[in-house]
Amino acid sequence: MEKEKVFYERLASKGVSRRDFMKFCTFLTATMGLSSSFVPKVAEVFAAPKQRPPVIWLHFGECTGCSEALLRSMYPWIDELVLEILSVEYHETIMAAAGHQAEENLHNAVEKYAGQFICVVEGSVATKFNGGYGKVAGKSFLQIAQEVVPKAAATVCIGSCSSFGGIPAAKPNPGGYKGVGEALGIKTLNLPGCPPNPINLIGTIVNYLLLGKLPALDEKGRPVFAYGKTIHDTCPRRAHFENDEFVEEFGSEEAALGYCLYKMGCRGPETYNNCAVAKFNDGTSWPVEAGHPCIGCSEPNFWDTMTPFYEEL
Ligand code: FSX
Ligand code: SF4
Ligand code: F3S
Repeated sequence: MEKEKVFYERLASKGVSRRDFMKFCTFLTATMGLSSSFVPKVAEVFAAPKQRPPVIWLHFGECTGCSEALLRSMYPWIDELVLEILSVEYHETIMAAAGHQAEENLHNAVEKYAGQFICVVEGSVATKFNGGYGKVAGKSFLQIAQEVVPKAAATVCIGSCSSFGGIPAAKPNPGGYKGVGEALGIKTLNLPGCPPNPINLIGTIVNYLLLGKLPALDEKGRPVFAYGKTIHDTCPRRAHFENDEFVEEFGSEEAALGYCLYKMGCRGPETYNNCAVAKFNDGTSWPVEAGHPCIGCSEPNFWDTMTPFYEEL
């Protein structure tokens, strides 16, 4: 109880009311596909964490948009909450250490928490030329992945790059970039999207802390709670699709009326993701709501299979 009291006082000092926090927990619980009876338990994971699993966060070939999506969430307290329920031992973007000290931190954390840590990977792995297309501290991404990933209790690939190769793996892909699972020949939990929605990472972690296991996955390693339906299945413009009401030019009257973007190249019908429901920036909007077709950023082999954009499927 004392822990919870301190927690709510701390939130209040940041201008976040208990009500705001419960609203977030209700949204998160629904996103995770759990019934509303779980809301108090989800709140407890944050307010009185029983354990803080160690996390080692690796960066390979990518743009860091995945970390940015989490760290720049509109309400700064959400990323703080996540960082508090985890014990982040190594994260190149946010850690204070640099150079040899950073390398030492990584090495020590891998040894100390072998078999216990969650490895979060951002970015894809260069596999050609002995991994020569991407190195940190003289070691190739491939070497680092081979050393760290097998020692993790679970590996979570955040973003399309680590999940499936993403933009670094787009043609002609001279470095032979691949997703982590494919590069190492292992199964990973994948949270694709370029960038992915941070709520799906939070949902995955809370699921792990609350139920002691990772969420149910589909055959591509994606949590079913987030990737079980297509964009098209949940799109608010769907009625216009069914009624043959399409936008054929940006800036047109049809665009202003919010008609379907299929003829502008929308890839919603073949893209599995929960953007329409979870939205971005804490529920502000998402591509189709903003008037832009879905470009299929979370599908395997995005970008090659989804380009040329703006052309009908
Ligand atoms: Fe990839 Fe993430 Fe796209 Fe960027 O790090 S999924 S390029 S948003 O940042 O890996
Ligand atoms: Fe489907 Fe895209 Fe049209 Fe939405 S905008 S209904 S996802 S085709
Ligand atoms: Fe990506 Fe399409 Fe969602 S482009 S962000 S999967 S709407």
